[in-house]
Amino acid sequence: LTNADLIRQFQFDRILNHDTRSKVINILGKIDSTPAILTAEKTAFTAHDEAAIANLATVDSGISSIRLLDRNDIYRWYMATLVQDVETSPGAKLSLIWPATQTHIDKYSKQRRRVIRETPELYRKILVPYIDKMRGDRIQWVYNILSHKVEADRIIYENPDPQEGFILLPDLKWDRTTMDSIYLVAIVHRRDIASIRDLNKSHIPWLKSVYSEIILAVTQAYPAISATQLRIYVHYLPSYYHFHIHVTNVEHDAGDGAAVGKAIMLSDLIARLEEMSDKVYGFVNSTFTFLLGENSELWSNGYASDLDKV
Ligand code: M7G
Repeated sequence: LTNADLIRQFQFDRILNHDTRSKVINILGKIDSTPAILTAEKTAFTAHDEAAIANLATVDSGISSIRLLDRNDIYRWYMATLVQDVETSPGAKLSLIWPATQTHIDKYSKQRRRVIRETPELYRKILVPYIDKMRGDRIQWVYNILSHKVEADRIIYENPDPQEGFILLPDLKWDRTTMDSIYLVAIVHRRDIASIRDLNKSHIPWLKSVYSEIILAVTQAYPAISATQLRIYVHYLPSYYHFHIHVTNVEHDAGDGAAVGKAIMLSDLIARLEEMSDKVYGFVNSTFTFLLGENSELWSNGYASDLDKV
């Protein structure tokens, strides 16, 4: 099966989630009787491509058909179909997870969320055993990138040092063309940091140099972007327990991934470490508050019993 055939083989099961604002839908189905998750996102108008925008209002080259919904005084509203082309003006960005695990299905399903105030004790009791369980196959894609096995031609910048280095490349969420929605990820080479919980005061100089190397690399790769237009942050909780840093254009609305309860600015983390006393020393001894979906086994088999007492 070619990559395109895979999508054509997809057999619909049910909708996991959909969002009318971001125009993203997550669909569960099967390919070859194995669970698959197909995510479809309607593409943005590419504002940098003025010729395409100018064509937009031209029947035939931009709009292929129009139907008037209504008019009232000077106001008219229509439905329309746009001329699409998979190379120059695709209508959607698709991503496929196959075979998808139950953890993926939980992650992409609509669910209620909880606020978790994770003390150092709760971290040790609930999260540490979960991370140990999750760090196997689930981050194969990270190791593939670090060893240049896949996505190697996409690397924007690499510092190859096994201890200090990292790889900066486009996140799979980015369409790789829309500058306003730049979404990159920096994945560190070292494997001893699962999450920010493993960071301590000894990591300050390293984090500072990673931070400035990221800014330098991005502003060199994309001269239209300056340092003050970058949101550089980490997730807590992340989905993948190998330390990585998110880099997005501030203009991009990254939704929950950039919201309070999940995103923490890298420079704030560095400052927090700097201000930390030698007695506390690292984030393993701090408290963090984050949002967690109820579908996650971290909620049902984890924090729920400790936090949800009435
Ligand atoms: P996270 O904070 O662990 O998870 O970030 P979440 O934001 O998904 O909750 C992992 C980041 O890596 C996300 O922004 C993903 O979109 C991105 N990502 C995940 N995978 C499997 C890949 C991949 O195979 N290639 C690339 N380039 N990015 C990925």
